[in-house]
Amino acid sequence: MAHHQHARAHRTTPVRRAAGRAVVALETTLLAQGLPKGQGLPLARELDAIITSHGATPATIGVLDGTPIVGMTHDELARLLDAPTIHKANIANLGPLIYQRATAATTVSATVALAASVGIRVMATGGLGGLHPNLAQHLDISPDLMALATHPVAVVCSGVKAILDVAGTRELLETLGVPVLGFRTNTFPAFYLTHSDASVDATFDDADDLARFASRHLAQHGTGVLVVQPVPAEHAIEPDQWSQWLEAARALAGTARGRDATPALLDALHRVSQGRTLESNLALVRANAALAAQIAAAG
Ligand code: PSU
Ligand code: MN
Repeated sequence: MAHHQHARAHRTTPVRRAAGRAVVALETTLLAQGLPKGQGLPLARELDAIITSHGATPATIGVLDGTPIVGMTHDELARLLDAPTIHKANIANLGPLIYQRATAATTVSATVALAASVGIRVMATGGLGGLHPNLAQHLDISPDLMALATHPVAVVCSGVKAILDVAGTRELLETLGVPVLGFRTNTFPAFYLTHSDASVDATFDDADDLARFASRHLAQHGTGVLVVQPVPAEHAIEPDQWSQWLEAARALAGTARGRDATPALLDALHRVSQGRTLESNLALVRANAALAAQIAAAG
């Protein structure tokens, strides 16, 4: 019986604080697992200000002691980022983490699911998760892709992280029926790199046009779209430089697998590049928050 009481007491419906139509959801994995400790909270503050200045309301999403929260207060976010163990929640382990009353940062997939559950249509991040390299030896595909295919949310990002199989991920988005919309770009960006060999399905030069298309698509199909824009040129990393850093970072990061793979590699990159990849990461996230706010405010 005690077991049942416990099961009934935990919350599956998120606490919702951000109201209104022009809301931009923000994830917390990027803050907790994607940046050096101590840098998450200041970035969150900046993103809030950027989104507000573009006429939208930010809603940071995370799980605190088993309660999913949409629109975390500054104090709640500080508690999450200070927790001794911060789990990384995706659409697969989100339910179990809530059940266990854990504190968890949400990846793109879990953020999209929680945002969609309260009717939020736009989220911003840095880079979408995707297909990891060496599929034949080791299968690892981010649930981010599946989340986009099953929830009506426009995710604004700078493509997928260049540590992934970029072309393969682009193919998977097609397979899953997720349109890739380039904002002022004809190619699919790769996070720190402005371009890849992969394509977009359509290019928009105007944020209002993009917002109109995206909102119609979401309403008609009940599934998501991926909006991509390249990292601002002055913060981009040159492909030759990138290959060197990636090789060094792979050696440094060692054999982290599964949920630990992406955070370990991002951290190693920040170290081998002496902060250049971090600076690039911060710049692209800020730009994506601004574009997401414009889309939310127009839509
Ligand atoms: N964007 C960033 N940094 C990050 C991420 C995105 O600038 O750390 C996170 C997102 O939360 C995304 C996750 O969902 O990386 C992908 O993790 P995985 O490869 O384990 O699915
Ligand atoms: Mn994975």
